[in-house]
Amino acid sequence: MSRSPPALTTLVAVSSLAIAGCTAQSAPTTHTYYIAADEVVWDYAPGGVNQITGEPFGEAEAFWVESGPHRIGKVYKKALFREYTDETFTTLKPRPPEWEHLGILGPLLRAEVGDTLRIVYRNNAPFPNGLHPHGVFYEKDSEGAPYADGTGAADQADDAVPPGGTHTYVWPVPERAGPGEGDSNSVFWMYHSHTDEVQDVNTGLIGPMIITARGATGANGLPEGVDRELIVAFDEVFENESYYLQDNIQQYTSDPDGQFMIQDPFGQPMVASDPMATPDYNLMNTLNGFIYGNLPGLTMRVGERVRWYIMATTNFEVHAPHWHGNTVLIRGMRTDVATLLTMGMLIADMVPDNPGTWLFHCHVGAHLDGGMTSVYTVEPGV
Ligand SMILES: [Cu+2]
Repeated sequence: MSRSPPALTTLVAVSSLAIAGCTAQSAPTTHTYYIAADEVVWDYAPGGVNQITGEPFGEAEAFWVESGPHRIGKVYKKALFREYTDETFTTLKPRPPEWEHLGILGPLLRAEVGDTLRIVYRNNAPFPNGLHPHGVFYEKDSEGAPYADGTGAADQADDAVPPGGTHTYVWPVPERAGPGEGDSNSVFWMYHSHTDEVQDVNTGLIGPMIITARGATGANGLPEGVDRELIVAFDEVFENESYYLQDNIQQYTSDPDGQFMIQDPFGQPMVASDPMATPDYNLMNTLNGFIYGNLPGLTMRVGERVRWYIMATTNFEVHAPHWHGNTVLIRGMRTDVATLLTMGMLIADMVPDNPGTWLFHCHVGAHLDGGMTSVYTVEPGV
């Protein structure tokens, strides 16, 4: 077992005492993940009905779910981050039931302050992409973003992993990636491809990361004092910015040659796939890639200490996550509506006292119309 540098040992001990309460500490760990960008056919509403109303999709939802001569519908080809068991990338690592709700998001990365995340990355998609993390430490060979930073080739291999290529990203987790004063004992970050950020993320390449204070992981593997974790991305997906727009038009519209050009929000020509198109066309208003109540698995029990990790993605995102039936604490303040902007990340702690099936949705009207709605279920206590 390698010995920690003295400075790190001191740092993590202070961190644990100050923020998390002191428990027995294990040695810093390197967590290795095998993640690939894979082509996947994604269904935004696999239940096939509006699960909020309990009714079949009708006129109100047709704009977002029905395919047609110039309309793609609810099924799209995408590229998603998926976790494998080892460096051969032959066996997908099963997603545990408690994380079924992650949906379109990549695998959850988890570490404590003082640990290191090591990601062996394979690009199985037909366009260059990579991994860029928020919060954790990276040197130039693990930043995953191409720009004129004065570095040489050895530090640029991470910027754009070519189709079929691999790269290993190494991200130490220093104190400043963990909880600050006033934080809870875990911090929510994300990672995503940043080779062509807008196109990559709208194609589907984004995932979550949780960093826990040193020594603050409980026996259940979650941060101490937490019984249930949930991660929900208020994820606008602008499919007109996906690498697969043309593939999807060809595959899922019945008159693919009927497409025409409109202007995007910046006045630039853009391919439209519907004669009634607006610039918002193909903007899917999702929770973890699901619309109209199709997000599964938001479950808990009365009295559990539930930590919600909430994030947004890369478009013009203004969200108002709203929980019916129970309340949350966000940065020590009691509320039932959060405020979330583009690429925002926040934590909401809930101790549900009200059993039942409750709405959890975005309160922005246009997002509600587009299906940014789900339910969460509180079972009676144990
Ligand atoms: Cu919203």
